Parts: sequence; structure tokens; C-alpha cells
Amino acid sequence: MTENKTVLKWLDEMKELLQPDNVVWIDGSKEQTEELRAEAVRTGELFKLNQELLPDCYLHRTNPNDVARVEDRTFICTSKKEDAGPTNNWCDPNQMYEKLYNIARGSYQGRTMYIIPYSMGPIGSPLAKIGIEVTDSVYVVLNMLIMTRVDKKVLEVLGDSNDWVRGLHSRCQVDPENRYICHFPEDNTIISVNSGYGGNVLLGKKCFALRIASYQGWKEGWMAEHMLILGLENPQGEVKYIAAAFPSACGKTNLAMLIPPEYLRKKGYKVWTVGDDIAWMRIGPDGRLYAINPENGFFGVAPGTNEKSNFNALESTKKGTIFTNVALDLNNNTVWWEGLNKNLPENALDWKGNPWDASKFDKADKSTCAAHPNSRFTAPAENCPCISEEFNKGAGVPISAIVFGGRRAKCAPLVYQSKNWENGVFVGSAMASETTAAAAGAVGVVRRDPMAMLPFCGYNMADYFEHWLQMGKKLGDKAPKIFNVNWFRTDDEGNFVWPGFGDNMRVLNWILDRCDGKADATETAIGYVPKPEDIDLTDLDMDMDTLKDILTVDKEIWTKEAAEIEEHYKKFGDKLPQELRNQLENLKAGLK
Ligand code: GTP
Ligand code: SPV
Ligand code: MN
Repeated sequence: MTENKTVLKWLDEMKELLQPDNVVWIDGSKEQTEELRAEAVRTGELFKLNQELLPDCYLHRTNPNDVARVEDRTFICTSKKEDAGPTNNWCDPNQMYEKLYNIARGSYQGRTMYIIPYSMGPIGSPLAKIGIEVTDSVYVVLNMLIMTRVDKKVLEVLGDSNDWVRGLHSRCQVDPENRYICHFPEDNTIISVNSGYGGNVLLGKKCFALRIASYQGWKEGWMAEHMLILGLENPQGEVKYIAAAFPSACGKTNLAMLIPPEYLRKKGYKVWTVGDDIAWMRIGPDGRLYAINPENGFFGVAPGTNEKSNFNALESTKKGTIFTNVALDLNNNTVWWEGLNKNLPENALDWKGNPWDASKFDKADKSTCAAHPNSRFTAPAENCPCISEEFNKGAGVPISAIVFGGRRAKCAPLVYQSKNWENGVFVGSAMASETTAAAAGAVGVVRRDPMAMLPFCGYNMADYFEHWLQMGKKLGDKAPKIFNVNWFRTDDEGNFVWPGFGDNMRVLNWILDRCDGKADATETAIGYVPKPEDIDLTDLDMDMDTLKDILTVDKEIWTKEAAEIEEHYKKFGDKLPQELRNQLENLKAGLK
């Protein structure tokens, strides 16, 4: 397949370490993909779904001990501990290599080594990068074939370059005690053992496109972010692009594919999806910030996805999709999850493969759910009805606004604009959100998750903040404007006040109007908040007082928030950029 010496040498090392019985190069061809699907069905790794209703769709169940990213077992292995920083687990690279090689040694015996050369970003684009993953899991191969660009051309583009990311995945015994997801940014290397779950094993995704790429971006002057990218077309046919960072399971896929409310659709507003999870951004020749989506598919949260909440995501899953840990409706061999529709299947298997008793289903008790709360679909981006025509172009789209957000029941208003780039970096650095099922551990606990990158930043987060500040200096007055949104304010009964989903378009319109200097705002201690009359409530069952309520900046809550930010900042010690310290002081002064 290739004569690249760095590739051949690494593969020889891997073969010697892992001792596979067979070696298979993955070329992205239809024939090979078909053979692998058939093989996975034979071994039980995949279940073939109803091919009339869901052509080329399959179901996979992971080991119940292996259903989400494992942040406590994720490591950044840099030679200096300080380079991993206070928010990452760190281990000395030599020690970690030895430990992982001992775990992986001989683990492919009796198995096949699949070699996947892939491109993150359109093949050959100046913004794209290449990786090679070896794995012993057909499920991983089939997912990588959807999520990344796998093609013979990838190796042609690589030529004899050494600029590619090594990825070793071995399922081993799927032993949670020996599960490790490790990154060696100084060596462009990732090693993942004892897992078979998405974010832990599809090494092009979080491991490469965020942890390794964020490190590369720091060294090379660009940015790898946990952001969706969408294009908003106005009735004049102009498209403006927004990139938004929300923590896992906080609404990126939904926002990226939103369908505007009817009254806006009638006027001619449209949303185009460029990406739903990751953005790579560089300063373009005209000095603006340009973004590409390095992925080729969507690894989306299934529960809650339905025709109303996210029609485009649901459509995307109707062919060529792999479902993981959803329920199987035995009546017609299709899939089901909580929130898909109100027809609880009567004859179904839950995500573990056990008969599911709909009569015992209790929304509040996750253990009675048919689908795992972090069950996912892996769907080809090309299936998406609103995929942007820019998606396959390598040049990237110019970003007008960057939006941060998270789940905050009480604190952050529906939307506000930062005062300038520096203040926007402060807003991102102080971001917090209630935890979700996307990572193992407690759910619903507020934690600081700067720029939604807490689990994904491949280097010292204080250096990452400084990198953001530096990017702002380079962008100058061409920098995107920075905003913060919160779709998740709750009332006294704990219900979400804002309708969310398609109606979030009303907020996006205000954001773009602000970018164009067309909308008014009220200055507060935290930034510019909309005048209630500037959020269009046409056709919404919401009164002005309710809207005003979710736009309020409560001084008492924010004073507590400022104290918590101060606490959060202490972790970074002297490395915290002075600009951010000043920003915090400004906030405190503004709240007095
Ligand atoms: P990852 O793939 O883990 O990075 O998640 P994501 O950020 O793409 O989140 P996604 O869009 O899949 O949404 C996660 C959950 O949030 C789903 O259950 C959605 O139904 C819910 N959600 C998304 N948008 C909204 C919204 O505007 N309002 C409310 N209340 N819920 C939302
Ligand atoms: C996330 O958790 O942010 C995801 C899913 O997008 S995973 O690929 O598992 O990281
Ligand atoms: Mn994500």
C-alpha cells in the first residue's frame, strides 16, 4: 500500500508487539466494507437491521462496563508534567509506553490487525491531517469508515512524509481495570487499550482531532476546538458561519442541524451543517478565521433525537448507519430509544440485549431505559439533508461568531455577548456545565469545562488560554465576536423555560445581528444582554416576563459564580494569563 519508511517501520513494530494472525489494509472500497460487515454479522459484533426500512444499518452493543469516555483513565504523556497541566492526568511517556506495551503484547494473537489510513478533513486539503490506526475490532473499522475519510488516496497524499498520527487500539479483554486512553503529543501517538466504546477507540475523533490536534495547533498557530460549525442563510441568500462549543451532550448536533421556526422558514431563513462536534480553525489569507470540520460523519447521541427535535439527524441515520447501545424493536428489526416517539415497543431488547418490559419503564430511573443514555448513532455526513456545500471543500468557512454554552439551571442568561475577544476568552475559560452521560461518572454535577475542552485539551490549559489570547491579537478587528448561550435555565419545578431546538434560531439571529451592528443590547457586568424585544417571539407560547426572567443577570448568583471562577483559576497558579485575572477583577468590580 505504501513505501513510506516511517509508516512501514511503525507497522513492523506493531506487528511484532501485537502478534496478529493476519494483516488487512483498509482501503475504503465498497467491496471490502461489505465483506467486513458480513464478517461482523457472522461473529455477532453487529446485528443486521431491517434492510428495507434501514438499508445498510446495523446495531452493536458494547460491554456494559464500556459505554462512555473514561476521563479518569485518559492521559496526556508529555516529557514534562507541567506541559499536561493541572486538568489532565499525566504520566511519564517512557513509563506509560512500557505499561501499555505490556498490556497490549500478543493481544492480536488469533486475530486480524486492520490498518486504517485516514484523513481528518477533505483528502489533500491544506487544513487536513493524516492518521493511521491499527485495531483488532471490525466495529472500529466500520465506524472509522463513516467518521473519517478512508481511501487509497490518503497514502498517496502522505507520500514519504512523517507528519501523521500513529494510533494503536487493542480491545484486549475490555477490562475496565486496565483501560487506558493515552496520548503522546510529542510523538504524534495515541494508544487505547481495553475499550470498544466510540470516543475511546475511534482514534481520529477526540484523541487525534482534539487532544493531539490542539497540541499541534498550539505549536503551529491554529486551533482545534470542540465546536459545531453551521451556516445561517438569510432571505437575501447570504450565508454567515457560527462555531459553537458546548460540552458533551449539551446540544451541538442539535444546533448544527436546526430547522428554523416556520415563520422564519417562510421568510427564507435556512441552516446548513458544516460540522457537529469538532472544528479546526486557521487564519486565512484575508486575515479572518476559517474553519473546517475534520470529520466525515456524526457520532450523535440517540436519546431525545426525534422528528421534531432533530429531523435532519434522524434522516441522517436512515441508511449506512451503525447504532450503538440503542434498543432493538423485535417486531420489525428496527431501533428505538427514549424520546424517539411515544410508541414504546412491546417486543424489544434493551441495550444490553435483554427483553425489555415497557410497563416497568420509568423516565426518572435510568436503569429502566431501553437505550443507554449515551447510546449513539454513527451516520455518514453525506446523508444529512442540510449538509453544507462547503463540507467537502478544503478551504474552510469564515467564522463570524463563536458561541460558548452549557447546561446551567440558574446562572447564565439565555444569551449574552462578551465585551471583546479578551473578555470572550475569559467567558470561555470560566464556562461551567452540569455533567452528562457522555462520560463515565456522576451526572448533573456543575463543573468548570473551559471552552468545552476540559476532557480534550492535549496540553496545559493555561497555555491553551494564552494561545486563545494570542490568536485574538493576530485576528485583531477581524476576530469573530464571542457569545455565550444557555438553553437550559429551569423554572421552580425544574422544567426548561426556553423551548430550545429549532427555536434557538431566534437567538442565532440576534447573535448575527449583533455581529452586523444591527441589534441593540444592555450592558451588564458579564457582557451585553439582549433587550427582550429584540428576541423575536413570533408564534411562541412565551410571554415577555418569562423571557425577561431568563435574560436576567442575578447579582447574587454571579457574585457566587465569580468566587467559584477565582477558585477554578487557582489551579493554574502563575501560568494563568494576567489578562484573565484582570477580566475576573473587572467582573467582580462590575457586580459591586
Ligand atoms: P456530544 O456528541 O456528546 O458532543 O453531544 P452534543 O453536544 O452534540 O449534544 P446533542 O445535540 O446530541 O444533544 C444532547 C442532548 O441535549 C439530547 O438529549 C438533546 O435532546 C438535548 N438538547 C439539545 N438541544 C437542546 C435544546 O436546545 N434544549 C433542550 N432542552 N435540550 C436540548
Ligand atoms: C463527546 O463525548 O463529546 C462525544 C462522544 O462527542 S465521544 O466520541 O465518545 O467523545
Ligand atoms: Mn462531542
